[in-house]
Amino acid sequence: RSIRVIGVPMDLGADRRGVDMGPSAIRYAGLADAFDALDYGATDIGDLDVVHPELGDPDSIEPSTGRAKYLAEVRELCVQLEETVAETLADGTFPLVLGGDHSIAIGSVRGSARDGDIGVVWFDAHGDFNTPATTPSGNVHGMPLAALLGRGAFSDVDWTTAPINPENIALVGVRSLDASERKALRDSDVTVFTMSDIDERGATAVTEEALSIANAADGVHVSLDLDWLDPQEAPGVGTPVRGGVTYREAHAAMEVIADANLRSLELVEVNPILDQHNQTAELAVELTASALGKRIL
Ligand code: DIR
Ligand code: MN
Ligand code: MN
Ligand code: MN
Repeated sequence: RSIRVIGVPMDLGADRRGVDMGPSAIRYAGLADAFDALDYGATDIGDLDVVHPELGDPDSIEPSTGRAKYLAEVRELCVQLEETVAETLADGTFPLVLGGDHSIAIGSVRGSARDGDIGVVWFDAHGDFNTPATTPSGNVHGMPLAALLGRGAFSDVDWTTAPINPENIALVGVRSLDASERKALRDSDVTVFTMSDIDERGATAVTEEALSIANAADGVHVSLDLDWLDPQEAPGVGTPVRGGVTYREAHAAMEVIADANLRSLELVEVNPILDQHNQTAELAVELTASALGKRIL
């Protein structure tokens, strides 16, 4: 199998500057060497072009209700990324997307779904199910899952037709939901595994069940927000939430992913400015290796 690495230095979807350096930090943490050890062919195509916040306009599009900062710029990037991911798959290679904040998932999931019937497993402390009308922050990184399902008034932004079935989507590790986001998730067909589920049943069993939900004909897209992990393991994220998974639980989950029909993978929200000695990016590399089949023995 051959991997194509796609960097997306995006921070327009989040409040904290620094997550745009995520792709760089992950490469510096030894991503290329990890592929060598796995005997994978890999090509890194560098970074997509993301406009600098200073040159963009936070109010470039006003949704008909509510707020979504830098919506026009986020959309432009997501269209680019969708194209790149779809092309990567059409070339018979495996897309590995490095973020950047989680708004980019709108592009990577749509790209992965363009020519296939896919499910999604979304590892995150958060639900990412806000809309411009419900968001407390105005940040698009809190909205990608809702956007992918065509929810919310994103005004003239046309990304509302993603051919993803909510019944094939599982959120794993959730522990922070805004009030109206929580209600919307409960009323949706998305399956949510909270940290309590992981406490009760363990990371392996929960991930296996999440995969059975996301099991569609052409495979699974895994979207991994590093704030899924406990901040003790992964301090380099913009919105840390206590009570996340441990180092071992995260690896156990990725080892389950390695046995699945994995179609595409993305790692988001690594912020080296908030990190300690790049440990969150190093963790991202290790978890990628586990997800791609690395084993201890
Ligand atoms: C919060 C934070 N729910 C928001 N969301 C984050 O801004 O909508 N998602 N950090 O990863
Ligand atoms: Mn997220
Ligand atoms: Mn499809
Ligand atoms: Mn998150």
